[in-house]
Amino acid sequence: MPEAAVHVASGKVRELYALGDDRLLLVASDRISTFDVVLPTPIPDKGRVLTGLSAFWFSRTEHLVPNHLLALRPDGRSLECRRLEMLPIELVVRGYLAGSGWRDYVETGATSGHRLQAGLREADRLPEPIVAPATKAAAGHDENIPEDEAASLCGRGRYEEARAAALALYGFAAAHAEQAGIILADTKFELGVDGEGRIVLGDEALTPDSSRFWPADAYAPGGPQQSFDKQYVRDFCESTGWDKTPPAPELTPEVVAGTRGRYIEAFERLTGIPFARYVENPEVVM
Ligand code: PZK
Repeated sequence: MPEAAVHVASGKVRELYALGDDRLLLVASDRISTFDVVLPTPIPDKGRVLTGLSAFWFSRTEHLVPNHLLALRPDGRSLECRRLEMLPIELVVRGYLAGSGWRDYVETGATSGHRLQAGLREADRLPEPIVAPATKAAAGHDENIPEDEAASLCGRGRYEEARAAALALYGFAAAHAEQAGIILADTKFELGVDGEGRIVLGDEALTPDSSRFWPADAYAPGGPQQSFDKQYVRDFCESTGWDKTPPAPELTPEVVAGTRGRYIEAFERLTGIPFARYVENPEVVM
């Protein structure tokens, strides 16, 4: 008898189940969040797009960093994974200056302990990608910490290994995305350690929910950039005068359709595979 999936955790937009002692099931919902609030209106197929992209990247980057993926389920929205001992930090790789990296730079001239040249603009490309570790807050916002503090939390050797893995993954994915006309501005990785003591990539990886994807044809440093996936949602929410505290407004059918189209476009540009083929047989991304 296959063991029942036992619910163990809920994220804002996904669920985590245990499959016995050694495996987990990561299920991506169609929920969407903006300005840190989950919207009342789902985006059909968003969970499948994110799961398909994650599985695509896991299979394309296995040669660089081992990952936790064991199987992609036929529903296209769930990943069976190896259970790892997760590091107590997440690793953000920033190739461009945005979000909290930009805010830290404006205030201090540095981000996560990396002093940057003066005169950089919001959304500028960095001379080289930087690794910005952050603590995982149970609630509220993750906090950027200097790399030395991350090394103390993980152990120096483990941190150095995780850092090298994150940089290798970012370099590979950013180059691939650039070919598809998408700038991978930054991305967050969650890594863990397996039974043999190896550093392993976990969670979802290189999706629009864990990354900033910008359309390259609209790139204009010196201000905030358009989001590849959530721009219609943000523009709509701003246009309603919503104060960004819950509850968020319902989306219109036009905003839902436009946003769904952007997710599918990101999937198709990055994977080179028609989304309809993925729905028919998710294994096509592997
Ligand atoms: C793990 N999360 C975050 C994800 C949630 C929460 N392979 C793994 N081994 C052990 N733990 C995790 C993983 C992974 N991935 C991931 N929490 C624990 C998370 C999805 C929904 F509610």
